[in-house]
Amino acid sequence: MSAPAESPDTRYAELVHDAERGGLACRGGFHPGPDDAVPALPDGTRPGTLVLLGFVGDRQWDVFRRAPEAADGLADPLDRWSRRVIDALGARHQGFGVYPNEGPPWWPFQQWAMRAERIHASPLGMLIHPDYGLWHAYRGALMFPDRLGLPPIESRPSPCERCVDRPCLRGCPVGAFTGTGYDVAACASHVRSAARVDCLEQGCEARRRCPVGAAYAYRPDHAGFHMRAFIGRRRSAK
Ligand code: B12
Ligand code: SF4
Ligand code: SF4
Repeated sequence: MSAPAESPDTRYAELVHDAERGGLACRGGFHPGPDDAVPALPDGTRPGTLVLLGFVGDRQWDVFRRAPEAADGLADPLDRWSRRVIDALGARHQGFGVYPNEGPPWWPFQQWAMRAERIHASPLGMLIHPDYGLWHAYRGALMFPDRLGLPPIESRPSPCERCVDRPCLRGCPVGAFTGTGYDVAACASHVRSAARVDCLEQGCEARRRCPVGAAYAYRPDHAGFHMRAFIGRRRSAK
């Protein structure tokens, strides 16, 4: 039987609504093919639809901060919160959760993101969104057995194409970004060092130099949470 028409259906609209209520933004979706490296469903079949869920700016962060996981003092509060919220959303909408930090090997969330909405690679390796800039992330995805009608993907060029100066590439005090790679060891040692105050408390300086989506830049408590997680330090979500 041929696939149904590709217009957003009420199931997708309801998912967007319930995700927002739970504290997550729907980040688009796609109908996976054999090259998308999407996991099989519990019955062994390939999902008909994968929908990404995540954060854009600080809006969803504020919901997480009020959640019990943010204050229980246990490890990985944001991952545990994400799993709880997304699994509940899956139970309600007959979907199955898959998570970015399940690995290695990691599920290719960035590759999926570029299939799900108009989003582009940036010289920092992070994906850039025409509105949110570098200030967004993925908390998980839901896989559905059938094909949901999805919103059309708008055609929008990468902001990096018009960015002649590329201030992001000059922002890192230890030159961790070369435009083709990311020196994780140099970055981590700087963030752990005594001279790291800006990156640790305010977030990655290179990321903050990008002018796109500046209104969505993470507040220090949000950015600092991720930086502490990156260098493996126990943290609270205050
Ligand atoms: C391992 C990992 C790390 C490692 C190593 C990262 C590295 N660059 O080597 C560490 C712990 C250091 C790390 C740090 C951070 N990470 Co990280 N990380 C991951 C993770 C779990 C797996 C990445 C991976 O290897 N995928 C496997 C490959 C096969 O997947 P893929 O989608 O096909 O890979 C594509 C990308 O990797 C991309 N790519 C990779 N490197 C580069 C470099 C350039 C120049 C370009 C253009 C593209 C590019 O091209 C691939 C093909 O499409 C992902 C989550 C996930 N599951 O994807 C998050 C993820 C990539 N990280 C993310 C973030 C935000 C960060 C941090 C900024 C966190 C922070 N402190 O705030 C830092 C800085 C990272 C940086 N500047 O690159 C976000 C990126 C969101 C976005 N906007 O794109 C992700 C998607 C997690 C999430 N929950 O949203 N990370
Ligand atoms: S500063 Fe320019 S090149 Fe760098 S990520 Fe932002 S738009 Fe792209
Ligand atoms: S966090 Fe700081 S040291 Fe690490 S890449 Fe960003 S600017 Fe460089």
